[in-house]
This record gives sequence, structure tokens and C-alpha cells, in this order.
Amino acid sequence: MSIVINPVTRIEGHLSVELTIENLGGHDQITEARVSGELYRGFENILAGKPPQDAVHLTQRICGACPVSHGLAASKTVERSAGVTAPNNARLLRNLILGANFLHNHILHFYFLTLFDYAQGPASTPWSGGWGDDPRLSSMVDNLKKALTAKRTAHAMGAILGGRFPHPASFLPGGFTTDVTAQRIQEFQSRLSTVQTFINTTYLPDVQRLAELYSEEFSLGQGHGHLLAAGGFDESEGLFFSGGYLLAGAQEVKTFYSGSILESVVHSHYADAKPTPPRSGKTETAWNKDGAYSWIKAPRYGGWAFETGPIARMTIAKGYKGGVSVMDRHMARALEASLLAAKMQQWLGELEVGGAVWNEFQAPEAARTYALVEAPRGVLGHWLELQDTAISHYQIVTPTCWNASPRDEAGIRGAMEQALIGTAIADQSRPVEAMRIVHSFDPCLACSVH
Ligand code: NFE
Ligand code: MG
Repeated sequence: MSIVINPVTRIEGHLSVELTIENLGGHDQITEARVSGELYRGFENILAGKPPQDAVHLTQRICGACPVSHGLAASKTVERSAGVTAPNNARLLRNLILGANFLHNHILHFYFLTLFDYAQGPASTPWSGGWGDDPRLSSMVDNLKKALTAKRTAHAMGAILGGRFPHPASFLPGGFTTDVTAQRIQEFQSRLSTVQTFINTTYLPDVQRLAELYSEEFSLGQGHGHLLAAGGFDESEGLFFSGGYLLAGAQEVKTFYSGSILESVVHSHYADAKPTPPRSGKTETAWNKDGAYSWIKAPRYGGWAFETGPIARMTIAKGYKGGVSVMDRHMARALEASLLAAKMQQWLGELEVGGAVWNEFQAPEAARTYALVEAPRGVLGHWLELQDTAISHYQIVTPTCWNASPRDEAGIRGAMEQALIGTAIADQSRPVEAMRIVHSFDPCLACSVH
């Protein structure tokens, strides 16, 4: 039989999941899966003809969950068009507001988007109607208010340095607009310490406890198992998270050449074209195209369908030694939050009060550039072309494009589709196993259909 879950709730945006469930070997399991992005946004086309500086603010409006990553990717892409780099203070300020966004995101994801696949929520709207009912997790539900405070505090940290959150106003090609003052550092630092304590004494232990209770989910939702990271958080030399790719079962992280990304549209609602690199790809809608079932394109690298996100960053850059599964995704996300909070304390200490935060930027007549950054959900790329000092071409590939992509020309499923295949479903009227898999990716559909 076929089950359609539409809309998938407790995510950002409009996602539909269609599952074929068959009885094989005496039990019901998922034998086919189609993941669809249900909405078209059109940001890439909106940007055409605009001054490049506008990309920094317009692309942030793709998403309220990860606007910082879009602001950062656009700032870098645009400043590179003029060969300008941001001063050291701006690098640190950018890391700090991106970090604040990661901490906010990861706490929100566990307590508000994931937990109710396992536990019953409070007996009031909007918590009723979930599929979780495990009474052993009631202490985690009791942490909901603390989690809300912690995520709000992380948001406030971003506003202290970003001017406002979400959609910080302080990004600027060539730097950042916030002056570094002792007061701002102190205000950020006191909040960071609060959030860091919450992560280390509540969030991480709660995830570890869930992983103990549901250890079988270290083999749930494994999928292709190929991991991709661009690398992110600039250090004075190198990156805090190094990038690369790791194929399932391989030991060695390989170099990732972003020029080899190809986007397929064979099953997407876009005019037919062969797989194309984003530097020349187009976004031309073709609703009702035969065989199309998603507004998400299908990025591929070397022909593989990669998964990206905290599990990829932690495995590739920080020696996380689990596998790739539902519970590994949650563990990697929580461990990343802890690691990042500690690192942010260090970046804060490196800020120079009163030091320069921007370098002059002037848009060149013509240029072609790109930037890859790490967003909370993984690899984010922006590609820019300028003509007559205006944007003539802009393409974006977001993390959820990788994770929730449809099939490609070779019939290879996207990462989330593949992770669903083979999953045993105990009760077809409540396919909670499928939701646990989908939620473990932290999908953002607003980003994916940009
Ligand atoms: Ni809308 Fe985003 C992140 C980006 S995911 S949340 O993280 O880019 O596709
Ligand atoms: Mg795109």
C-alpha cells in the first residue's frame, strides 16, 4: 500500500513524503520512497538585475531558520568579486553570529522538532496529537521551558552582534557593520555561558539518554552513508570544520572540488536540461513536467547522492566515530553544539575592541565568483555572475537540496529517500519510524526550494 504524509510537521516548510509499504518476509517495510518539496520560491530569479550588495540581504529571506548562513555565503561571494577580504574582527563577528544561529537551531531541533516522535508532549496545543508516548522521557519534556529559554538566549546573542535576529542586518561585502565594544563582548559572553551550560548539562545528556534508550536507532535510516562537508567557520588560518567527502565504508576523507557539483532536474519541476554546474545552471519552472515530483533540484557529486549536516562535519572534521543513522545524526548535532559553544568563547576573546570591522567594497563591472559555507544543516553554496555591476546570474544550492533531493538520471535516490528504504513499519496508521528518519535530517524546505 501507499502512504502519503503531507504536510510533514515539525520541520520548516512544505514537505511531502510518499511511502510504498509491502509485506516482505512476514513484516511491513518501506520498499519505495518519494520526497517532494511542495513549493516554489524563485529567489535566484528575483536577484537578476539587482546590485550585488542586495544579495546579502535578499538571500537571507530564503529562510528564517538559517538566514545567517545565506548572509555569510552572499557576503563572501560578493566581496570575492572585487577581491576584497573581511578584516579579522569581521571574521570573528561572522563566526560568532553563525555559531549563535547553530546553537539556536540545534536546541530547537531536538526539543521542539524531534522529541515528540518519542515522547508525549504537554497536554495542550500545539503538543497534542503526536505519535510519541514513551513515559521514560518525561524528564526531557520537563526541560522544554529551559530549552525555550536557551534557544531564545542564543537568538539574543545573535542580535547583540548582528543588529537583529533572524536576518541580521550587519553583513556587508568586505566586512561587518557592528563595532566591537567591551560591552557587546560582555553581553554576548554572559549569554553564551548560560547557553553553553544548558548544552553541556541538559541538551547533550538528554540526547545521550535517548540514544541509550533507543540504541537500535543507530541502525535506523542509514541510507547511502556518503557524507559531504564544505568546511566552515574561518580561522586566521584554515577552517574550524575542515571539508571533504567520505564515501560509505571508506576510511579516507577525499578532497571536495565544488566545481564538480552537478544539479539534475530530471524529476524536478524545471525545464529539462542535462545535469549542470550551478555556475551555469538555470531555474526555469516547468510545472506538470512528465516525471517531475519535486521543486527541489538534485545536486550530485561524482554521481553520488551525498548527505550533509552535523553528522558529515563531525565525522569528516572532528573524528566522530559512529556511523550514519538516525541516532548518529542526533548525537553528532548535540556534540557539535557543545564543541562550537566552547570555540565561540575563544573567538570572543580574540575580538579587538575598537578594531576595524570592514574594508571598502566596490562592485566590479563583471565577475564570476562563488562561496561555500557550512549552514546548520550542511553545505551551502552561492554562485554569482556580475555584468555591468549588476547580478546577471545567481544560483544557490542549500543543504536540504542535498538531503531531500529527488532521484537523478541514473535513478539514484536522494539521501533522505534512500534512508527510508527498508525501514520496518509497525503500525501503518502511525508510521513514526519514517518520521524519525525524516526529522533526523532537520530538513528545511524553505531553503531547499529557494
Ligand atoms: Ni532554511 Fe538552511 C540550513 C540553508 S537548509 S535552514 O541550515 O542553506 O537547506
Ligand atoms: Mg538552486
